Amino acid sequence: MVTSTVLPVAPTRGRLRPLGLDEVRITGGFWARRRHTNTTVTLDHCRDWMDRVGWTGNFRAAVEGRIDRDRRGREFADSEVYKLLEAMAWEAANDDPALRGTGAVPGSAPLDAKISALTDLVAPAQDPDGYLSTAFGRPGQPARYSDLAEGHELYCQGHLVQAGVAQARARGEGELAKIAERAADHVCATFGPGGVEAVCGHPQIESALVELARLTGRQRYLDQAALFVDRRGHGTLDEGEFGRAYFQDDIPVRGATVLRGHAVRALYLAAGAVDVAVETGDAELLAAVVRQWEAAIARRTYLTGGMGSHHRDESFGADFVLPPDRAYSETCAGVASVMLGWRLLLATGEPRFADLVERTLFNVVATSPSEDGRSFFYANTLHRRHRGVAPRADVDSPRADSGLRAPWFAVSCCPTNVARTLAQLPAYLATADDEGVQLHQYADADIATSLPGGRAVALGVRTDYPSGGTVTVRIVRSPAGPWTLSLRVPAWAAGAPAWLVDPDGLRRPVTPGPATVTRVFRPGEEVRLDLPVAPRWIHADPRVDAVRGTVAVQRGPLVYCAESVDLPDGHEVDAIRVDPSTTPEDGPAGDGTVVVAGEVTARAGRSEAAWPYEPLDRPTAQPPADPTGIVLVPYHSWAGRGPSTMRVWLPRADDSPQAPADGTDTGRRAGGRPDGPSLTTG
Ligand code: FUB
Ligand code: ZN
Repeated sequence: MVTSTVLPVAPTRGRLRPLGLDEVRITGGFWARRRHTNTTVTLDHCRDWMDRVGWTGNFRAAVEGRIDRDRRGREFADSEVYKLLEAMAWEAANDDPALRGTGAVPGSAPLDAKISALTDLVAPAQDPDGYLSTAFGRPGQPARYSDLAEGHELYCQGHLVQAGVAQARARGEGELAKIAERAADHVCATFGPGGVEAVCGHPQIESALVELARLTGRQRYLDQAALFVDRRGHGTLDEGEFGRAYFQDDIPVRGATVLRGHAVRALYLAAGAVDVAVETGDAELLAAVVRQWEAAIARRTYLTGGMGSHHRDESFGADFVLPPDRAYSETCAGVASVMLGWRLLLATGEPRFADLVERTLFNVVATSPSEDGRSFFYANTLHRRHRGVAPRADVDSPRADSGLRAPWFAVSCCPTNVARTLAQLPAYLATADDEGVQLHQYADADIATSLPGGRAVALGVRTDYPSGGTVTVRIVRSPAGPWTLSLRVPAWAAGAPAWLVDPDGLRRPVTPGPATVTRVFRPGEEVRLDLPVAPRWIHADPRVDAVRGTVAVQRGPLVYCAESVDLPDGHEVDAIRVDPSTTPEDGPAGDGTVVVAGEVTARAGRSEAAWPYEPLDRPTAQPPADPTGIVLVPYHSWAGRGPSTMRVWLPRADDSPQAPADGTDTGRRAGGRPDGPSLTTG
C-alpha cells in the first residue's frame, strides 16, 4: 500500500514500500547542507550554464528553423535540460521548511515558475506525433533514429519522460507531464510490436517507461520497457568503436553474469530491468540482475563504491582491474548505482543493497560537487599524481580531468545527475512494510507515514552521522498496537561493537543487518543505535593488483585520503608510507580528520635518478624509524583547498621486502622445495 504519490520510484509490488518526499524531510546535518546548496545554488548554476553554452537555446533554434546551423552541444544535450527539470520538480515537492526563512531559499513557488519557464521552452519543439529531439529529424539534420547506437534519441526522450513523471508526482499533472506522455506514446508507436525492432545505444528509456506506467496505469508503457530489455543483447546495434558489450548488446540481460561495458549504460539498463522484473513478477530477470550486481560488487567496484576503470570507453574493467590512479568512477555511474541499489533494496529488502547505496552516496555522489555547489568532478580518481590546474570559470572543461572540480563540461551529464539525486535524497532514507518502518540511511530527519489500516507513525531521527555513530529515533506518533522499528547496521561495522538501546534502556549488541525493536511504542520513547565509527585500516583482496602493498582508511561509511596540502612543503602524496600496525586516530578537535602513523620521505632514501627496480635480496624500505602523524581527510572533501596530489591507498612501510644488509639467507623458500618450508606454509 503506497501512502505517498511523491515517489521517485514507485513499484506496485516488492518487499518494501518506499516513502515519498512528502513523508520524509531531511532537517539537518551532512545531507541537509548539500541539499540546501543544491536548491539554492546548483539548480540555477546548471540553468545558467545551459543558457550560456546554448543547450537551452537549441529548443528555440529548432522552433525557429535554424537548428541545423545553430545547434550547440553533443547529441544528448537535451537530456541535461530534462534532468534539471526533474531535479527542480523533486526540490519543489520537498520544499523543506528547515531550509526556509532566509529569503535565499526558493521554496516551491519560485521553483514552479522556473519549471514553467523551461517547459515553455521545450514544449514548442515537440513534433505533432510526440517525437522530441533537437539533434535529429529536421531539415539539414540526420533523419530520426538514423544512428541508434550513438544518437541518444531514446535516452533523451527517456529523461523527458522521467522529468514529466517527477512533475506529475511532485506538483500534480502539468504541461511537462503531457509532453512526456506524448513522447512515450510516440516511442511505443515507433518501437512497439510491428515497429522498428531495435534499442537505443544508451539505456534509460526502460526505467522511464516503467515509471510512466506506474504513474498512469497504462500497460503499454510497461510492455514497451519489457520489450526493450529483452531486445538488448541480440546485436541489433553496430559494433561501433568499442564493441557491442559497450552497449550491453552482446549478451541478453537474462544471460549476463556481470555488469560490463559502459558503466552508466550498464547500470541504467540493470535498473530498468529491475523495474520491469518487479512489475511483471519476472523472478528470472530479477535474479539475473542480482547476479550481475553481486559479481560487479565482488570484482569490479572501487572502495568508494565507484564503478568504471576505463577512461577510453567509460567502462567497467575486467575483474579486479581497479587501478586507483586510472579510476574513471564517473559521477553518473555512482548515481546510476544508487538507482539500481535502491530498486534492488525495495524489491528484496536485503540490507546489502542499502550498504552500497550508502557507500556510493558518501564517497561518489557527495564527492562530485564542490562545497559551494558550483563545480563538479566528472571522474572520481582515487589517486591524483599531479596537482591540478584550476579550470577556467568561463569555459567548459574536458570531462575526465579530475584535478579540480570544474563548473561545466563539454559532456556535462554529471552536474544535473547530482542535482536530481540530491533533490530526491530524502526518499532514500526509509521504507515501510506491513510490520513497520525501516531506516536505511541516517540523517537528521522527520518521518511521517501510515502502516496498513491507516495506523499513523511519526519519527524524529537525530544524529551526527557520519561524524558520529549515534542515531536516536524518537517516537513522535504511534498507533495502538505493536509494530517494528528496524535500523540498518551497516556492513562496514562488521567486527566492531555496535549497540542498540531500546526504550526501556536495554542495551544489546547488534551485527550488520537489520536491528529491530518490536513493541507497543509510545510517543516520546526513543531507540538508539550506537555505531562504531572509529577509523579503521582497510586492505584489498590481493587480486586487486594495483593496490597491493597499500592500505586505506575508512571511518564509518567515509573513505579517507591523503592530500599534499597536508604534507610538509614540497612533498607529494607518493612520499607517504604508513604503518598499519598502529591504530588510526581521530584528528584534534573533532575536525573530521584522521591521523595515521607513518613517514613522508621523498624516495625512501633513493636518489631521484636511481633505477626503481632492485633484486629482491637487497634491503629496500625500512619501517619508519621515527614515525610522524599523517593527516587524512574525508575523500569527499578532497581538492576543496586548491590543487593537491591525493591518494586513497597508502603504501605500507612494512611491505617492501626486507633482508639483512649482509645478504644472509632468511631460510624462507618458495614452492615447498625439500630444502626449506614453502612460503605458503612457512
Ligand atoms: O552518453 C550520455 C552520457 O555522457 C553518459 O551516460 C556518460 O557516461 C557520458 O558519456
Ligand atoms: Zn556523467
